[in-house]
Amino acid sequence: TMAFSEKEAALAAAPSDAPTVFDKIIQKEIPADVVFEDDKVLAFRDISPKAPTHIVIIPKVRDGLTGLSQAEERHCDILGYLMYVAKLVAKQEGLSDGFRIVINDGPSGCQSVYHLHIHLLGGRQMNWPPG
Ligand code: IU
Repeated sequence: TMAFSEKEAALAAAPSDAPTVFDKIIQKEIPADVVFEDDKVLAFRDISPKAPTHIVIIPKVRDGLTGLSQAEERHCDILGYLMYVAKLVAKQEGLSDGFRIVINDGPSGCQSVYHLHIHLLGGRQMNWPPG
């Protein structure tokens, strides 16, 4: 079985199909510092940044994508587009020396919001392996 630190247990959430805070951000019911938006995706600054630049990139329509582990073939277009937007935003943010993208999946991946999202992190030296 997987051993969690207290911090990891506090960060992770049980997988769920329930609406998430990201729906409210998409609907502009709660404010977010949006850095990129079009008809398909939204990118906003993470409320609890783990690097000088930390942006969350999400599909506006979840369509079953609570996490990457739920991906089906129909999701390939949006998954590819999210990756492309990550690159566009990295450029927009001036991360010319490199950056990190992360997708946390499930409790062991420390996922806390069950609406698929890509983290874009930059502005400092990243470490390997990640925690
Ligand atoms: P995770 O990979 O599911 O842990 O990522 C969710 C992220 O969403 C996490 O980094 C949070 O800080 C971030 N976030 C946010 O930006 N705004 C919010 O209102 C909430 C979480 I709740």
